[in-house]
Amino acid sequence: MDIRVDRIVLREIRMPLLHAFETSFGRTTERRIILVEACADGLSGWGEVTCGEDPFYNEEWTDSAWLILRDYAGTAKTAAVRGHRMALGGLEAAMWDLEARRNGVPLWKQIGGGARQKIPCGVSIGIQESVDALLKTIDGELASGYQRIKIKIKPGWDVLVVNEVRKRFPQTRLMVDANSAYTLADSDRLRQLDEFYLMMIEQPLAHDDIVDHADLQAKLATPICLDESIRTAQHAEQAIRLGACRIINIKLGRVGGFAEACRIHDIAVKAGIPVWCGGMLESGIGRAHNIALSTLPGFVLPGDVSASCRYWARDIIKPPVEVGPQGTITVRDGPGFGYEIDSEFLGSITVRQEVAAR
Ligand code: OSB
Ligand code: MG
Repeated sequence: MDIRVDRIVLREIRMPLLHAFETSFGRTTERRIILVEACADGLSGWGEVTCGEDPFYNEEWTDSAWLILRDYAGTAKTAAVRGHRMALGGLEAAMWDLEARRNGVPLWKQIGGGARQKIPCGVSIGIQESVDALLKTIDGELASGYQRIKIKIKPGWDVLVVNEVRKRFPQTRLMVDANSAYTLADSDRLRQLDEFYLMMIEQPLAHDDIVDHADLQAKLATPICLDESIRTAQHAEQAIRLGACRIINIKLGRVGGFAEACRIHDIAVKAGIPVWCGGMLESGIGRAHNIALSTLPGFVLPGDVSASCRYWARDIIKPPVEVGPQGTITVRDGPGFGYEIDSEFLGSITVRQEVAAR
């Protein structure tokens, strides 16, 4: 997005998670989140960088993103940067928010969304200490109204665990996410998951693979959903053409912002591939952007966009993101991302602040 800004302010905030979140690649207890404020004409647009604290989900992490934004964002060199989509995506999202505020419209309208006023929500549940703990957690999430349950799996925490969950919750919309913990040599093991009629298996194979996923999909009845592997619209087109997935998880940061997210959405819709909005343990700002994205027509499956209170004792937006008893988030109509920033609280958890180079 090519619009003029006067100033780009970077902030790093620290937010302890209410509960540790464990995936096949690691465990997170505290988030280090970069926020991007794009200023022009007395208005501010806000974005959130969605990378992790370590380069384990993909190659980016908080410190790499800070340097990319500080030294390259908003300069003549930005377009020449390869990769670092989460860093640049934080700025891109801030630009869209700024543009929406300039036009006095909600962000969802600015990006061409608005297909629904209530976003269907699911939850992503990390690897737990025991199957019992997992079953209890699922009970609680279903009682809160969430429409589907995603559980993280890895070798040693997969078929037996899913079997127990299925026995206890035969009717629940259920899926698993491996975060690239398997290889094609595990095909037989992954095929055992077919008997549990899962909605999908998310990213079983390598984070940068498409071709092996196509081989695996041919062997599985369960749809494969790609997350890590889809960074560009070209990847989406190639994955669909090869039959590497039947569903796509779109994450704003992973693909570098709203423009690329919309392109991937359009390609998927045209091919009859359902999409849903993934999450990266975002603060309220990233959450609000995900809500806007989820109003595009192709986001027909419940996403990983859930209530602030699942993650934070206190969120940086007012009001916090809330999920109703039917497992939906009601889209807001204010300008931009639609929530207020709690500046006082934000200030109190900011550990560094810097104006990006121009
Ligand atoms: O693969 O979807 C993922 C969190 C961190 C990194 C990767 C993933 C996740 C989640 C959490 O599943 C989704 C959420 O924010 O609730
Ligand atoms: Mg995932």
